Amino acid sequence: MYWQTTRFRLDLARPLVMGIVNVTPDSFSDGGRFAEADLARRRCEQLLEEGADILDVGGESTRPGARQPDADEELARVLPALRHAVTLGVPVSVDTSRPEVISAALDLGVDIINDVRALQRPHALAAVARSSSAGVCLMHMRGEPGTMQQDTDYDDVVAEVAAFLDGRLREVLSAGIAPDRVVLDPGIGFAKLPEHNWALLRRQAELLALGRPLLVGWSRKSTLGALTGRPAGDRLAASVAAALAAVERGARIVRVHDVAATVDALKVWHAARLPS
Ligand code: HH2
Repeated sequence: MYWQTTRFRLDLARPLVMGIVNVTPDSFSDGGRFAEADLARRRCEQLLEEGADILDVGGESTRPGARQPDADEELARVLPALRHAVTLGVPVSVDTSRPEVISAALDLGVDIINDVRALQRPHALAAVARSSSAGVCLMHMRGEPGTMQQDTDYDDVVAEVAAFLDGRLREVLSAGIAPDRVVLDPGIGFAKLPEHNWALLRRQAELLALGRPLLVGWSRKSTLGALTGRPAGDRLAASVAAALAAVERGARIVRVHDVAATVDALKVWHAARLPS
């Protein structure tokens, strides 16, 4: 399977690591650490040295209860990092839902639009459809980050997430976006309780049946904290284990904060699977 993006056709035969560059003052695990433009640029370089296959730059924290920046604020946060990231020779993704940010990022040559709102904001889908080849990640969430953790009643979370992603996939395809440009994401921690996130991992095969590669983001999420009793900054081992479990069940892209450790773990996972 391949993921077609603006400048790169990504071969997903090997699982890929998407390194997180949060240029936000308030992200749940690293808010404020890379918000300043110079630090964000250095963070991009550091994640590449650690072995990231994709850089994902985000200017809006989507932690429960986060305040949303307006378009100008989000642009001011992400553009300096994106301008630098697109010079580094790897695929660059922007984590945004705003059509203004999507258009500005695509004008800069950004390769992937990663949208936690699955291109449902007015004009977001049209902004992506104007590009002939940008990759897209469509993620499941209910409502908005500010209130999503009050909306966690599901009869069957896996069936509901699958139906949502299937619907968004169809909508995106009917806007003229080719299927090989699209990957899907169950949205770990977005309007979900730990039991829902674990079900989405255990039954990941049902999401793979939608026919597109899966991207998953377990890194430092609170479900791992609930299991281990550890704060966000101390969830490295749990995050790596969750990434491996997701890859073992067929995920092709893992979105992580701790790139070096994840890359090492995936090398071991891969070596263990080679024919002897
Ligand atoms: N999770 C976060 C943000 N963007 N995008 C995708 N596709 N999948 C995810 O699971 C996902 C995402 C939340 O993590 P983080 O960026 O570290 O935190 P914050 O939103 O507080 O900046």
